[in-house]
Amino acid sequence: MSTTISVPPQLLLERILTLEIVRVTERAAVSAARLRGLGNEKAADQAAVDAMRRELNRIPIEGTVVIGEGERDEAPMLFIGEKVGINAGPQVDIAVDPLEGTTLCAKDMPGAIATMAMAEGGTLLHAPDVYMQKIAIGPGYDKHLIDIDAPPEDNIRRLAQAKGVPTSSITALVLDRARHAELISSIRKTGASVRLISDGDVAGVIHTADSDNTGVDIYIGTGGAPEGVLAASALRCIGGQMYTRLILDTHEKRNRAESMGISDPDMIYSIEDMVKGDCLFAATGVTDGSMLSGVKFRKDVIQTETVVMRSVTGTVRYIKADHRQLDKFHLD
Ligand code: VTB
Repeated sequence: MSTTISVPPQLLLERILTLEIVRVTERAAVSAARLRGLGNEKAADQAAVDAMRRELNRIPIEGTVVIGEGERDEAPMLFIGEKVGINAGPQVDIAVDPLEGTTLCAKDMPGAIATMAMAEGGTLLHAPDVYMQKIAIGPGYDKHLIDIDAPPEDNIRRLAQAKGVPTSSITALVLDRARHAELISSIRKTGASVRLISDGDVAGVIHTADSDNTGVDIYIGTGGAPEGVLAASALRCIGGQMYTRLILDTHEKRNRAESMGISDPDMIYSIEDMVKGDCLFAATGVTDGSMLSGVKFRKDVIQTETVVMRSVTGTVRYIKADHRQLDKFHLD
């Protein structure tokens, strides 16, 4: 006797899509990894974009890119507003960063990833490609423990107190940029340690959600807004707190934001403001990093490592894949 398992079609599809998006980031990562260390950021990015777009267009979705490679006039592919998928299936918003850390890839340095998020249609923040102020901590703390407008010292102290440790036990992750000089010195004044990264703040923010293993308790600083929405999608799946604000410091940027539906240029966004609905997040390592191993080109297989997360259940899967049809990876 056969049993029928009844799973709502939407849910079933979403479970299938979890694996579909893994394929998308895997392909982008492999294409970029072929150009690791060649010093050509543009070529590596383009390879990742091409592969990601190709794979996205094979998925049973009606997708709209809301975080992409740029506005329609400046990006020929995966531009904001581009429709992706086979035009059948659920309507979804797509955020992509086909090669997060182009410089890391071009210099074959740790931490380059291919990443994307998918959310229910109309639920992802349409952020222009501007800077974004960000602060993030992992799960398990009182809501609003951190405050994006408070001095960094206060945030470090509050976090240390909540963890029941001295401030000297706290590690903050910060992008190594001249604009962060004051921020870094304020954090260090508390005795906390600052871990600097040259690029890659999507992974940087995600590190806060697993502080026992990563040693990172808090992420603070200004990075790209698209990367902010991608990181928020991941935290929506695994928990944590993140507050952000777009830096709209010119008329042109404010107008651009307005045309994307942002009426309050000073708004502070929480994770739920940036990702209003259920979402999926995936990232595949391009170069070796602290979150993911990079692509390995062996004689007969190409190996990838991907993390994929689902907000509905909070499940996080690490998928190590051996790809054997090497010709496919070359040709399509
Ligand atoms: C960050 C980082 C990215 O851009 O968002 C950063 O995560 C912000 O821009 O990997 P600046 O480089 O101008 O500071 C990247 O470094 C590259 O997209």
